[in-house]
Amino acid sequence: MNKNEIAQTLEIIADLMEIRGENSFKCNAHRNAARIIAAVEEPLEELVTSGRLTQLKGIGESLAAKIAEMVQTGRSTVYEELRKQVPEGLLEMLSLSGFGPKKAKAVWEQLGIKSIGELEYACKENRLAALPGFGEKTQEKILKAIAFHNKQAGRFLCDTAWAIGGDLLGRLRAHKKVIRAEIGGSLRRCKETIGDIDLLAASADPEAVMEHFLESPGIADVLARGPTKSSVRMEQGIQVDLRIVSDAEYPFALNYFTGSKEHNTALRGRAKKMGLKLNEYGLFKGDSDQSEPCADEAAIYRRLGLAYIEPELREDMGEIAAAERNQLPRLVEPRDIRGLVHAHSTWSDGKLSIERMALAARARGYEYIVICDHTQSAAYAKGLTPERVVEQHKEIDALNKKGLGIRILKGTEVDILGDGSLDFDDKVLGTFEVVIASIHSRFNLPRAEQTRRLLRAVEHPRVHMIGHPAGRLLLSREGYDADLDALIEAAARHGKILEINAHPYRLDLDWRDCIKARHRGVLVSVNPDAHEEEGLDHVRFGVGIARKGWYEASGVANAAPLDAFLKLLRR
Ligand code: DGT
Ligand code: CA
Ligand code: CA
Ligand code: ZN
Repeated sequence: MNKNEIAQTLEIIADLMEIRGENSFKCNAHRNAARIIAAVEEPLEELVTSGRLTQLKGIGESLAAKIAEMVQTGRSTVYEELRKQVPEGLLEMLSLSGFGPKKAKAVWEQLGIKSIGELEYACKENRLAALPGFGEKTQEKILKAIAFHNKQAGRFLCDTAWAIGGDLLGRLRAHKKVIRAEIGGSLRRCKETIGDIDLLAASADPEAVMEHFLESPGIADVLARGPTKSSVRMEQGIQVDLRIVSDAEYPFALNYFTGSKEHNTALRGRAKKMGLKLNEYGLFKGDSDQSEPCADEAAIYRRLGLAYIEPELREDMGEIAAAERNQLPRLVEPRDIRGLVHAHSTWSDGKLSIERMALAARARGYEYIVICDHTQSAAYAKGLTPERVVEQHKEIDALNKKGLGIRILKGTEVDILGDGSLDFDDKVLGTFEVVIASIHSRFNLPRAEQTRRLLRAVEHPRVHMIGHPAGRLLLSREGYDADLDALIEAAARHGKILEINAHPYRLDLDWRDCIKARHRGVLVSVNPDAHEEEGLDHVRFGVGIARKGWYEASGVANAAPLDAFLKLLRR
């Protein structure tokens, strides 16, 4: 077990103990140990063999023994025992937002509920409303959390899907019998979460290609296999479908399997009006069973009287009408991005120094980087006090003077407090070149109040940008309840920028809201919100969302070179 797995196991042990009714001191000691282990720099093996685990503050003899067992055997007896005592479904319940071990214990003991399904049923029967510590409001919240859980079940974040899909695609393309191959489906359309990965290949020898594919590393299960069509489940749990077609059929199949279903339906309807039949096998005139030839997808769109529609736009959001009038946007591309906005450093909760973040950004070809650490209210993230800000700015000045081949801008991710005021006063805020304001607390305010809070922040003269405007965490937490249309409106009125947070867990602003924001002429900034070097590469996911939001480079603030970017901030 690596240290993250050990930390995770300790967390689960704490949850299970709490469900079993162990005293909270003991449970918290395990949670605390999980944090300590996750943060340890030295290899755990060395700490164990030299008997120095107990020198870590918060790790006593008994915890050390549990950790040592995991390090040395890859197993945990305590964990296995607890798992036997607590039904599987109770652990699953903990993934519901706002539902912790205390609640799990209560519904299990008092109502005999052992699964999310039973919990949902009990809520609908109004049985939780009467339970001490619950009430009608809580019951409603639980129902909402269950609905969210069900909708997201079996979906995956895009970084996982890209990593797996990219490897498999590379392997397919490397096979000499493959003429061309592509990723299709929601992944090609850059959706924020992915159900399954759809791969398509053209070959005259499908059997050979299929055999090669089914030997790909990382396949856990072959769910269905055939000469031209197979489905597998990867070790990470995600399903992959591969279809192999002839080269003549390939453009039609690629178009069909890229979707979306809604786009396909609209396109087929258009073909029909032109006396044509469009499906995954071809484009047929009248009653002919011979497809008209189309060399690629662009040729299909052309035949239908349309400009080429990029996959990200194929959501039936007006793209066909725009293609007909040749008024599709020229979508922003990853290489258009000139600067990285919103990177954290060791000054708050980042893993690298400002210098190392800047050098990592330079190595990726960027012209500027905006360091935006957390502010004092975000104590959990080592938020900066005004005094520390002064120190940090000295460091940035020194680095810029030394010259790293990239300009470092002084930014902040200032907390929006509960009432919509900011965590720093105007004088401190005035010392930053870029001010991003974000909500990190009090997610449960009523809609009107939450909206007012956001509007106050966007109207603040010192604020340039709102960070992760919806506050959602994909697959785990819905955004706070706020009127984002009103936020977009206010951003338009005050010339403020909205962040597209490119972290695969966020992808926030949502692309549907991006479409609205672009319509209102609001600028976005595609920000990595990076806490380590690899985080900088998330920008490409954010660009995918900007593209889904119909944005051109001119609408993306950080696609501007440094001087122009600084001017955009002062709009
Ligand atoms: P996902 O996998 O849930 O993230 O979303 P998709 O869009 O990848 O959906 P998937 O994998 O079920 O199907 C891939 C594509 O195949 C889909 O985007 C459009 C096409 N397709 C699937 N079923 C239908 C259908 O019933 N009608 C039409 N017109 N197209 C379909
Ligand atoms: Ca799919
Ligand atoms: Ca599929
Ligand atoms: Zn943030």
